[in-house]
Amino acid sequence: MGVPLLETKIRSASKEVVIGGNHRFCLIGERINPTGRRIFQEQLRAGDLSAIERDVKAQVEAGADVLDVNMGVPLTDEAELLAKAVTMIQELTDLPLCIDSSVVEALEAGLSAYKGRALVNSITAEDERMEQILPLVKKYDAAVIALPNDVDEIPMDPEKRLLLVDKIVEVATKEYGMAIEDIVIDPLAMPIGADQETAVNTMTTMRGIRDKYGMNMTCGASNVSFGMPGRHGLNGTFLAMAMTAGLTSAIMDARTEEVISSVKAADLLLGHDEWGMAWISRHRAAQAAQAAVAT
Ligand code: THG
Repeated sequence: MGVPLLETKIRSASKEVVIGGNHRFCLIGERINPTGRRIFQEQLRAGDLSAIERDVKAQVEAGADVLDVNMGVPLTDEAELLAKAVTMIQELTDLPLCIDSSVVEALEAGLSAYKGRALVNSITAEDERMEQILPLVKKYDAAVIALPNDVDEIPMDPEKRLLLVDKIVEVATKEYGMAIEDIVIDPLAMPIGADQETAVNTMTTMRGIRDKYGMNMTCGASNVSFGMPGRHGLNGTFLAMAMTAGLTSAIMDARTEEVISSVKAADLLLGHDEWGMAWISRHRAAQAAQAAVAT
């Protein structure tokens, strides 16, 4: 039934995380990102990185497996900031990092500061992006997230997205010598409030990628609920549904119980939590925490 499911291995200096369809879902914490956070932006602009400490702690405690790090603040030296943040975060946690930037120089600075095997976020199917970023990914022995959009468009049609995935796989493996298991496809999750069919189309794309290549996938899960009320419930349900379509990780709100609970339930129901041991111990830990508050 289908092709074998691939494993993507990323590491910090001391810890390895395996992303794969035969493993439990990989939670990539989205929080270390100044987009839409005015105060955090001002602090970063002033060279104050202390807020990152709190974001690391909250996500680690909630059970994130990997932390996404984005330092995209207008009017700053993003390369310098990202390198500093990477160094600082690696002193705070042994979780592997996903280095997130649209600026090539920032990705390089982040990678050179990083100890381990990072996940680079991201390339697209555009020749220029691949040409700029894939040599860096190779040089630093990293894995990479790839988005199936090209210069002209982000196609909505799953068939078109799959053609762009074909192109990414072809070019990255044949021209740049990437291993296919080190490419993680982001099939592009978009707001359901803007397009009724977007989630179904994204999940159709996911099934196509899993069945043809067995590749790992990730997506920005919070995008789905943008502009809607009840975001956590929507995000969690989307994740559980997408997991049945082949999604193996997500850049997501890894601090909110309602979202994590959906993912952990889906892990159990998909047979990735032996005898429900993780599910049961999460439940017991929550009970114990409640009892501690009560006394
Ligand atoms: N794909 C890939 N990378 C990505 C995305 C993606 N990186 C960035 C983004 N999308 C995922 N990261 C975030 C980080 C924070 C928030 C959402 C996505 C977030 N947003 C609040 C909101 O949407 O309302 C605003 C900030 C706040 O007030 O907390 O938190 O799709 N490969």
